[in-house]
Amino acid sequence: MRKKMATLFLLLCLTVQLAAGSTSVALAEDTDYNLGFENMAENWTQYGTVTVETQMVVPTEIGTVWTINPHGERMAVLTPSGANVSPATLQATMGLADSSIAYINSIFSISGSSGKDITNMAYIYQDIQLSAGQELKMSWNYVATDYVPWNDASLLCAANIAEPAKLPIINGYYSDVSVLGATVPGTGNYSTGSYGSTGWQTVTVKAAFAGTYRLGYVVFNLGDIAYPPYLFVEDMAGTTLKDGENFEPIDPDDNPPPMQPVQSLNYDVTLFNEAAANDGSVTDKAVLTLTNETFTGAVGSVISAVTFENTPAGLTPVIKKTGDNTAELSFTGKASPNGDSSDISNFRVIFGNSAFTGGDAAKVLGSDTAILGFDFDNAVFTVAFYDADGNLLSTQQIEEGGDAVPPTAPEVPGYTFDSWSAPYEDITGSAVLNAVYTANTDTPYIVEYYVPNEAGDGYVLKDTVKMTGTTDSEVTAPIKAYDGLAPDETKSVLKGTVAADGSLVLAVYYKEGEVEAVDTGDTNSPWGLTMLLSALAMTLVVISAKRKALQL
Ligand SMILES: [Ca+2]
Ligand SMILES: [Ca+2]
Ligand SMILES: [Ca+2]
Ligand SMILES: [Ca+2]
Repeated sequence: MRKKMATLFLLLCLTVQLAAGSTSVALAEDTDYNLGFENMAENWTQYGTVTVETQMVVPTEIGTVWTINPHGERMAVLTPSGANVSPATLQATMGLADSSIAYINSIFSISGSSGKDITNMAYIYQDIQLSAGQELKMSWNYVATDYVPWNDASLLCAANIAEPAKLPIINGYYSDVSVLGATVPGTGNYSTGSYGSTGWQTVTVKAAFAGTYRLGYVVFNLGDIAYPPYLFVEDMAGTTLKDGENFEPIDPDDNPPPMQPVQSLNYDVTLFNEAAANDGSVTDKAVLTLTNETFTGAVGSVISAVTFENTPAGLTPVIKKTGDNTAELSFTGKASPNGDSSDISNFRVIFGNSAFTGGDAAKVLGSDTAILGFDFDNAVFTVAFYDADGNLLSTQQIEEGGDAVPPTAPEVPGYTFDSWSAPYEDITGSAVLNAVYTANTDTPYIVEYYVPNEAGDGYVLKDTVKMTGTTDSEVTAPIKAYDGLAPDETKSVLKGTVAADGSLVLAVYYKEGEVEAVDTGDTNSPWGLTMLLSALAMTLVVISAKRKALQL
């Protein structure tokens, strides 16, 4: 017979209660969902006694005082009150699968009249969108004011609303409900014993399938409504003090209640990292654990009734049976490419019916999963820039896929910088880049025309023609026609290479005489054509020289 009543227990809960609707709150990072309650109870639907607190002090009957602090400014505090909620209503409210409410009933009677009956409760919930493989972490702390054998307990619910049978993975197990803290050992995944606290614990909800999940926390009295428990909820772990001293989170219960009896296949690793060699190899392995089913075939053999999708090119996945309920997934080969941009999150493993003794893969949650991923790392490459003469201008260490910053290409007289000899953006390997220039086509040179002076003992400059040509290309002086004069091949400088600095000077010297023939070497050139039309004859001597080299 219960000797105490809740109404006799002076609950000295020293709380700082904040006014709902306060808007002077800096929104937390999870502002979309307010998972940390920094925005009070916004987004959360609630039942029973639910408050948002900055700190809560919970005394117990034996004098132990628990002080619970949030991670941020605020946390939610749930404690049962009011009228009980029927199992059907709880199931409907949280969107739980039939198997889940039966599972809860198997641990805490929810429909009978035994001392395990849920008598009253508090809960909060809101709907969260999760993509396949997306993980949600939250923190909670269960505090018992009751004592063994009078049990109280708490639950996390995460029902896949549209498709309840497609269960999420809570703390590594396929289920849409998980017992959090309980008072009596053996009834919770974390059990406090009399007047205890679990400390802040973290729960992970991973969506095995994309969908809308109803994230709910429930705390309830069992058997009676005396000495109600507390469930604290935060986005991240706060701190717990026991009689003013720091209190570390307790270890999981050694003998927790069984998990939901679903057939499932779990991977202990779902993200495979590129090996430290950064060469595309993957040494991470996953242990696959089969629950309520067994693998066919011999231990040590490769399971062949399995297919893979979205495997990174170059890698070969292998699954070996290591026991009737276990297998190992590993990878051979090297992924290529293997930079960050090759990361994937939809590697899919599909087991066939013949992989399982029961012969029905569809019954095994996780037998077809696309929540596996690969994390590759960028390599760092050396990119070196050189000028046209082979002098190093810049060396840069560039992360794979990054862009090098080209130096200013030095000016080269007579030339214009055109480009670098190889791409310097989206770097996929070490590279040597040379500056590439184009010769200017408008580099000046001069042609001077000298005719004999009147005394016949020297020359006078008759004409100067400014020309342009392509730097470092050979040009030929056009021949002007002067009456009674012919080019003097022995003195003339008729061809030369266009100097980048504009210093090339060609000189055409004339002597007395008639033009006898034309030999331009190119009868289609304009001046050659002019000469043909003029019926002038000449023999051209090619001499390359600059003005300073001329001997007049
Ligand atoms: Ca918070
Ligand atoms: Ca109680
Ligand atoms: Ca890599
Ligand atoms: Ca990566």
